[in-house]
Amino acid sequence: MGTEKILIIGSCGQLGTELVESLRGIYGDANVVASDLKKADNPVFEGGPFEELDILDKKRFSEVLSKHKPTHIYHLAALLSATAEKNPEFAWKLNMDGLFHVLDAAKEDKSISRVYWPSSIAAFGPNTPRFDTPQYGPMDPTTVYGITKYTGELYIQYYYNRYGVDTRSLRYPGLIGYKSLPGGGTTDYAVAIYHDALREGKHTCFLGEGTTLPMLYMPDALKATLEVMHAPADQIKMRMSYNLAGMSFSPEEIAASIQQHLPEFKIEYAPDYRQQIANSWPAVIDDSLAREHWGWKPEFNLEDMTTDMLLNIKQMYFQGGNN
Ligand code: VAH
Repeated sequence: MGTEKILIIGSCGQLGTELVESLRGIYGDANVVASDLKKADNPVFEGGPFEELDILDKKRFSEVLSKHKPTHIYHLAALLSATAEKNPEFAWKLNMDGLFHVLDAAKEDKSISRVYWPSSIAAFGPNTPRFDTPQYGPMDPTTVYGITKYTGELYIQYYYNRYGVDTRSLRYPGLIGYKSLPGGGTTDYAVAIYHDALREGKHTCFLGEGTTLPMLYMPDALKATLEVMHAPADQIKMRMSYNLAGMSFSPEEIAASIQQHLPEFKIEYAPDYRQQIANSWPAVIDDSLAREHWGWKPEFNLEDMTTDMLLNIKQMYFQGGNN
């Protein structure tokens, strides 16, 4: 793939860890620079360059840019929904100032030819239609995380229109994978449930029965991210953030899919403050624009995902893999 040089900011998170691996497979280890506050203890980060970077530190960011001269930046560093509610002021600062540092760098240095920034279904709110949630419609996010995502969407579009920064973005649903753990999200239960099922045989869910949320299996999330970043610019007709869907399920539905493999598995419910966050989000997303513009099509449904998650997590715990 050409002479691209990639910088991933926030690379030790749930998505970043897997994206580093995928991008190194495409561009070569030396051309993908991973960065985060601290290097995580994971062999993925030993395979190529890593920089310690706090994206709020502009001077350090400039140093990293001068050293590596990236052409594409994936800016993933953010507080997620649940953590952000515990520290709303810092969440605004990190999620917005971090984004501006990246957008301003791309505005000033035209060799940064593409910027990826993730949005989320958290950009929607209680007055958004919950089913078949359209790309355009009422947007009234009630969490600080959702507010930063919606504001960020407006700004990435603004930088595209006003300064020609080639910004690309997806509204992720909850992401589920076995190679890395999520941190601080409202959808995290859907990862923890698989680990608990195999280790404990039971899971106590922090969301209640009937809480249907949109979710996406990590291989599909990676596929969508790479597709939207690699699509020719004229196919990206949406410069805010694309609706993106994979599957939707409630805690009892994911539990039932696990019971197909582990009939003794039990789920209990102890909803906490995250229930209110989940209640403000859509249940089923209409992603027809992504399908029309750049050919999006997910591959995994709930059953396929459960089979794959259980198989891989079992290997990690019981056959000496790493996590
Ligand atoms: C969160 N996983 O729970 C994130 C996501 C759809 C929600 O953005 O905060």
